[in-house]
Amino acid sequence: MESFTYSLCTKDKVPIAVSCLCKDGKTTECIERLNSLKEYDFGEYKSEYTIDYRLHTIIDGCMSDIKEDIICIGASVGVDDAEGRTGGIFGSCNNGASSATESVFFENGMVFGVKPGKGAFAIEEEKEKAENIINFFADEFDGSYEKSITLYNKLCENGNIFILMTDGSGEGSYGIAADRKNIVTVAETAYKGIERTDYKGFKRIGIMGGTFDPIHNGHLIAAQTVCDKLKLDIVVFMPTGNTSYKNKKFVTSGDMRFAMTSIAVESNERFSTSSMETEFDGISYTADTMEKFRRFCDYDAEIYFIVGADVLKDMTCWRNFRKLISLCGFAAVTRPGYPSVDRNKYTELFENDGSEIKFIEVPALDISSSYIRKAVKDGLSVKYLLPDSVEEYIKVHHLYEDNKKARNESELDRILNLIN
Ligand code: DND
Repeated sequence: MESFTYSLCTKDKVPIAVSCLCKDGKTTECIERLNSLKEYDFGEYKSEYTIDYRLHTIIDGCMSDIKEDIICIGASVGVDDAEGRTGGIFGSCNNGASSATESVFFENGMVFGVKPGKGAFAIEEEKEKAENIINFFADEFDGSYEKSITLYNKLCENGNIFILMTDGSGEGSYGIAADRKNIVTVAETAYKGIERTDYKGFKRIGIMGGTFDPIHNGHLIAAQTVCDKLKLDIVVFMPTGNTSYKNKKFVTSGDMRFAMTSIAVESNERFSTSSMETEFDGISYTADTMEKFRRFCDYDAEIYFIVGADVLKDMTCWRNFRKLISLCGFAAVTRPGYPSVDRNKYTELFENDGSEIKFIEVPALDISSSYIRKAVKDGLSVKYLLPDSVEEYIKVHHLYEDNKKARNESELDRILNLIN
C-alpha cells in the first residue's frame, strides 16, 4: 500500500486537494486519472451538500476504471461563491463516499474515522495500537484548526501509512489533504486557478524565466527594475519545467516552485506567473516556450526575455538559440558577484540576427537560490533575502532541510495560519 497527496484546479478554476491510499505501484496511474479533472467544469454550487456530491461524482468518474486499486481517497474542495465555500469527501471508490455517516471503524487492518463536514482519516494500524487516535477522534475532534493539528500529529507519531483530509468550513477554506510526506491545502492550490493564460492587450511583456528554487528578492528586484526601465505592461515569471541542464532529482517539484513564485508576486499587479513549463511533461526549452507563449499574445506585442548577465555566456548554447532570438528581445540585468560582460559583442550578436538586447543596471543584491538552500539546511536565517510568505512556505513544506522530520504542532499551526 502507498499514499500520495495531489492538488489541481478544474477547468473552471475550482481548487481540489486530494489524499489517497492505493495499492503498491499504482500512484502514477492514480495521478494520471486525477489529472483528467483539469478538463472538468466543477460548476457553480451553492450548498455544502451539493459540493460534496459533485466532488464525489467527478472523482468517482475519473477513477472508475481503477477503482480496485484505490483503498481510500479523501478530497477537499473550495468553491468561491457557495455559502460554505468548502466541501469534502472520503471513502473508497468501490462503495461510494463513506463521509456521510459519523463513525470510527476497523476494516482489513485499517482504522477509519469519519466526521461529516469536519474531516476523516485512514491509517494502517492495529486497532489496539491506534487507541489514542480513535479516542481523540471520537471524543474531541471537531474539525477546528487546533484539533486538526492534534490529529495530524497523532497520525504522524503512530508511524504507519495514513491519509487525512479536513473539510474546512465558513470563510477561510482551509481544507487540507495530507499524508505523512506532504500536506496540500485548498488555499494554496487556488494559485493554479488564478493564473493568467491570455496576454492579449499587453503590448510590452517581460518574461522572467528561472528555476526559482526558491524565488528571492534578487529575482524580484531585477524584474521590477526591468519593468520600470523598459516600461513593460506586465512581467510573467516562468518557473522552469523539466530541463536538460538540471537533474530533476535535485530540483524542488514544479508545483512547489510555481506556488512559491505565485505567492511571491501576488501583491504586485504588474507581475504574474505562468505554469506553461511546469505543467509540460516533456523537456522544456526556452525557444519552444517562447514560441508557444507568443500564441497567447497580440501579434505586435514586444516581448523581452529577462536574464541575469551571467547567463549570457551560455545562452548561445541554448537549444535553437537563433530561433529563440527571432522570437523576442532580451533584457540582461547586472548581477553582483559575476564579471561584467562585453556588451558590444552581445549587442552585435543579437542585432545581426534582427533581435535586440538591452543591458539594465539593477540595484546590487548578492542573493542566490543556492545560498538560501544552504542556509536553510544549516539552520541559518533567510529573513530579508526573500518574501516572508515564501520563507513561510519553505518552513511549512520542509524544503531544503537535511532530514525531513515529522511535522510538529507549531509547523502545522503555521499552515493553518497561512491559509486563513
Ligand atoms: P536558471 O536556472 O539560471 O534560473 O534559468 C534561467 C533561464 O534560462 C530559464 O528560463 C531556463 O529555462 C533558461 N535556460 C537555461 C539553459 C538552457 C535553456 C534555457 C535552453 O532552452 O536550452 P535561476 O532561478 O537561477 O535564476 C533566474 C534568473 O534570475 C537568471 O536569469 C539569473 O541570472 C537571474 N538572477 C539574478 N539577477 C539579478 N540579481 C540576482 C539574481 N539571481 C538570479 N541576485
